[in-house]
Amino acid sequence: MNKDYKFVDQAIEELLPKVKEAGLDTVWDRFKSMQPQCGFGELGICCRICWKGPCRIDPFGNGSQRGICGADAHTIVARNLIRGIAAGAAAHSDHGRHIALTLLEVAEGHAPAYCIKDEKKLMSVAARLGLSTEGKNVRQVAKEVALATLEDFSRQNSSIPCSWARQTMTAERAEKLTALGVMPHNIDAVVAGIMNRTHVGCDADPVNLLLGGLKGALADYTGMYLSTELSDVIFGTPEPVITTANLGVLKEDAVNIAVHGHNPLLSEIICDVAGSMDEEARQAGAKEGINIVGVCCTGNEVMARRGIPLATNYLSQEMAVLTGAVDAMVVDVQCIMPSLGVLQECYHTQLITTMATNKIPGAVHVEFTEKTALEDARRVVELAIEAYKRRDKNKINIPQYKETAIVGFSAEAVFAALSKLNKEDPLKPLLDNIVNGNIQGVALFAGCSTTRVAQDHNFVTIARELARHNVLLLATGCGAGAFAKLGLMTQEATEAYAGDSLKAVLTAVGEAAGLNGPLPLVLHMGSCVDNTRAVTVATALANKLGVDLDKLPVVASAPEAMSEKAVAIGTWAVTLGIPTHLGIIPQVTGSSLVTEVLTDKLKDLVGGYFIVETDPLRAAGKLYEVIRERRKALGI
Ligand code: XCC
Repeated sequence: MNKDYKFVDQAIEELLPKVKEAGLDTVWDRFKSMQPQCGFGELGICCRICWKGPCRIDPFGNGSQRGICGADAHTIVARNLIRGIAAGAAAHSDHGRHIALTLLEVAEGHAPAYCIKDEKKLMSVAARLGLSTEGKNVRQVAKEVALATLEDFSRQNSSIPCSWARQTMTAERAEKLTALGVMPHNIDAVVAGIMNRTHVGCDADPVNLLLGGLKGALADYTGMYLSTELSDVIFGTPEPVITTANLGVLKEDAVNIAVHGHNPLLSEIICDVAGSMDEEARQAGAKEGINIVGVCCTGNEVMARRGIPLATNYLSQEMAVLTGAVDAMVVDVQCIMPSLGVLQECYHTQLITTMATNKIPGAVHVEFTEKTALEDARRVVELAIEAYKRRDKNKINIPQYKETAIVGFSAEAVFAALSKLNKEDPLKPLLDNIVNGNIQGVALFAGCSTTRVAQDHNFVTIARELARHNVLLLATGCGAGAFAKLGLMTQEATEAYAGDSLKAVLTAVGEAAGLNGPLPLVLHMGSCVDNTRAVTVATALANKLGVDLDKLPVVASAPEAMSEKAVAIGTWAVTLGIPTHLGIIPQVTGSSLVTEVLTDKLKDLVGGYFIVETDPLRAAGKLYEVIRERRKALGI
């Protein structure tokens, strides 16, 4: 077991010795045995694109400076990077496509488990896409919205940009990105284009490749945006709700079902049917019936919409199984460790895969389809109840750590809270407080957790430091999970860590919104795909101020980034004009050219750029510095 780590999350600290007793490995043990990691890979200068390779460039300049085909370090690094962006875009947008196709099925009456929960949002989405709603019923509008959305996956005319990209950014930004040739017209075509141009013997110009990467990142943005908005249409737009987070949300006397992954299509229905199967759980001996908890972003989805407690975030997902109290771990897509299939051999936990493209050795597969969603969800709950009967009481060890978390801050929820201060012009109070300096700026925390840093530590350290400087904090994905687990989504955290002027604003809005106290220190905006909620707020602010996004005192931070999806998100944030911090060294430093473009040259091109800083306190300082710089340029 790796004890070189200091865990901010005491639940993990408490469970780790049990892992050793059981003779099991965790992600931290495997990380340790992987040391030293491949230096060529870390620098991004290993090329495995064709089978003449693998090739690697000597970073010290003594050995090979070109691969067998002649590609140099800059080409290799750029190709590797943009392939990662394409993978991230494919992941998010396939999720989005699934939601859009489900909306179409709902509209056509083929998905009985689903309905349109938020008609108001449907109408606003239709208006945004330029669709007329007059004289049409909800189903007709839903069908037109679904079909218009699917066009963003199929349009062949490359001079027409994706609607979900064009309609969701400032006009100035859209023009700039169109002029640069990086606006996507068709998400799938852009992803395929990246795979094509990075094939052996194709694009070798690193700058041209990187521009292709920006386009890929905007395809990712498009897929994420439509995914969030259409999920709200089907499942409801999040509103503030009080819940709890960390492993202490598991209950010894309940059938615990953990929903894990990203796509809410099945987990929502599991939540729907669980109530009606509670009695079966009690008959099996579970005095408290069924307890659904979340992991990773499926967890964030049901947490934000339904107040379902969050058990943990990405890196500590194994810990949930190691409590011995999770009866079923139900997974859909992305960020699911294959090690779960191994761990369940030592515990009674039933790992259940549900998507045809995401199977894991050792798991039971319950194939989910929209048409059979209700039966699939019931089957999952039945399997959990059966597993509960096999529980070994001696192996149960639930660390008693859980924190209150006020979550569910969709853009609509933020505007609604602000409207309590100014009904006619809800944005005005936020803008006024930014202009007068009570709020210095806004920071969005996104991205994963990784073995490369002590889990959750960077998130918490940077957030507290920025809050002290009166920066408004937003979070999604596993960053949001970290803050929820560690008590930063509470009113107490606002009292403890917010600077005086920020605290006054959060208190005024929170009290006006009926929270009997301030808003939480960090606003939970949802899962990874929901990063676009923050863009909705930022774009509204930019439009109101009459400037583009690259002028706003808005920054982003992915201090523990890990996945290809995070690479794509970071890149579109930068492309939209938002300076974005990375707390780990990205695998690009084997090319001075690529590194310089990402951290410097992009600033002239799009206004955003990457800030790489592994020390969290210094990172907070740099982010605050950017905010001050932008305020100064705006004359505020
Ligand atoms: Fe995965 Fe969304 Fe990263 Fe967490 S944050 S490790 S991508 S679950 Ni998006």
